[in-house]
Amino acid sequence: MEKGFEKGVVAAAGLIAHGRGEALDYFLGEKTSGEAKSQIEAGAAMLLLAKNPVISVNGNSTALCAGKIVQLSKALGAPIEVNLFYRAKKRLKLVEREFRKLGVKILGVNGGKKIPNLSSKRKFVDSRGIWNADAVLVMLEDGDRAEHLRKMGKKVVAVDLNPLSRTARKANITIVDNVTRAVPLLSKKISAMKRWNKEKLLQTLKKFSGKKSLARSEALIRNGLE
Ligand code: PTJ
Repeated sequence: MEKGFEKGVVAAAGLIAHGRGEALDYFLGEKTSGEAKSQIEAGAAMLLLAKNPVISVNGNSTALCAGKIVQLSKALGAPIEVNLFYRAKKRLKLVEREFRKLGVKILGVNGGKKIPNLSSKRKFVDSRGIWNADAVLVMLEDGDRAEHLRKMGKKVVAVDLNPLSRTARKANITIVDNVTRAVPLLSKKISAMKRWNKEKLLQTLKKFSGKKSLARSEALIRNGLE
């Protein structure tokens, strides 16, 4: 993260966000809970059922796990799109360069469309990516974008260590885990579940309640380790 900040990939506020995440992760024993594993399975089902899923990345997720995100993108067959709160041409290019080094061309650098009624610069999205997506994976962000993406009719899967964040509460499915562990686990699940038929994926979603699961994750943090 420090290197990411020095390079300009991570925003100053991104370092503070990282500290918040680390603090919450200590309460989870810095391991993926059983609850998060269920959230990962449901998230995998939702993303596999989508026709045009897109993986949204910001400065923090890029600095923490760009390589793991590339593996996820390949497992799911979904493009990666950069979406920044502190949007600046220079940072967009820096994030793009991190993925180019890994051999991947990402979307969003020239995001020409706007999410309706969203005031922050997170509103800028790519017509070939999030604008057209039916499901979006968002990581490590708090704010009102998840709510507005849902208003556009999109499914939202979030990865957020804070079960109380606006993103966590507005997403269809929130994975309460560290992105560095959740992203590779999601790739693994997606690779295994690709063989499942549509009915089995739908059943997985049917038996999962995002709200109840989020409440159980909150209880895990409040009450201590499993
Ligand atoms: O790169 P930009 O310009 O888009 O800026 C990124 C900011 C700083 C705006 C973005 O990271 C952000 O929205 O930060 P927040 O508002 O603090 O929200 C981040 C959320 O992610 C908080 O709920 C944190 O608890 C959570 N979080 C932090 N680190 C991790 C995490 N969740 C999962 N894994 C982590 N490693």
